[in-house]
Amino acid sequence: MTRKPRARTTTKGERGRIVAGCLTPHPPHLVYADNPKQNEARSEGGWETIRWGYERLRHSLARATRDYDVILVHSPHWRTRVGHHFLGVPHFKSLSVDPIFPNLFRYNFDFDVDVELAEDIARRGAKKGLTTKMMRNPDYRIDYGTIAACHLVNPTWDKPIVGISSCRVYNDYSNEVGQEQMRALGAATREAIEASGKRALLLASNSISHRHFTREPNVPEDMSHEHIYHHGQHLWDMHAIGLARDGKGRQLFDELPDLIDQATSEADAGCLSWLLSALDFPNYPAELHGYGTVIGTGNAVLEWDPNPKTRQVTPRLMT
Ligand code: 2X7
Ligand code: FE2
Repeated sequence: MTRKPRARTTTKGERGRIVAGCLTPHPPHLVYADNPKQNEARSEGGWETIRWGYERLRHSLARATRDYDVILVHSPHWRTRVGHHFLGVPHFKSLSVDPIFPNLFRYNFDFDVDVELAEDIARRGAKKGLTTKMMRNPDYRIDYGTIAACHLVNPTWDKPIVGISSCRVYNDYSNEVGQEQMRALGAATREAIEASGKRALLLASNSISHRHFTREPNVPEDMSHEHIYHHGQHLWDMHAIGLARDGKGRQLFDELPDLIDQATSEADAGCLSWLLSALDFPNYPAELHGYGTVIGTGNAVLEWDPNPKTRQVTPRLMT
């Protein structure tokens, strides 16, 4: 694959910053529906409301003032039992097949990793009491949560990434222990970005409500089958989106343990908590770019821009 030259490398002396933090769900169906050249499966489209959301997010990030050097992604489908792991090899190239949906997602990936930044986050996380580890296996099969989120935001892969695993601490200990660890990991991430001098784009790769169908239609992209599974799941999705749009980042973080339990949410992977912590619990509104269900799960594309000069947010007029 031909790549554009890197935007720029570390600028010594300049403080790094987060250009945007985004909730970027990764159902493999969204990549399948886009028919990119990297994916072997072909589709007739589908899930347009979410894919239009990604189109709007890409458009927002394409503004000249929003250029970034590196993408950091936290994924639910790279699960680690002991500690928080980081991709630690400069380049990965292989095929990733979704274990549940091999009919939809067989993706040829080929991308660079910002190992230096990953190592610094791991170091700072360890100093805050977290177990952290660099993943040095060059043949590692990158998970579809990492790939789908990065692809949908930046399909050319012309920027290096920092890939962060999902430590199963919410499941092995409790939601509260999970939240504490993600608070620490988010702070370590922010501090490392600032020290690096780089402009960073952060992606939290999880769905919100996550109760899903157990039978696939004959045509997976047949949208006559697609809807929320249960009214309570919809109410939680709308509540979480409302808090984000109202600039209530701390309340959203604090309510995630309830959301996880009551909406069987994939937020138990810690992605959204990590993001909110790295953004220092935004008290400014997020832009909602799109929302929709995939096999019944609730998926919102949200963007927080910490810079008031570049922030563009649609006013919330509906309750
Ligand atoms: O991993 C997923 C997901 N989070 C939501 C919907 C469909 C498939 O896979
Ligand atoms: Fe998932």
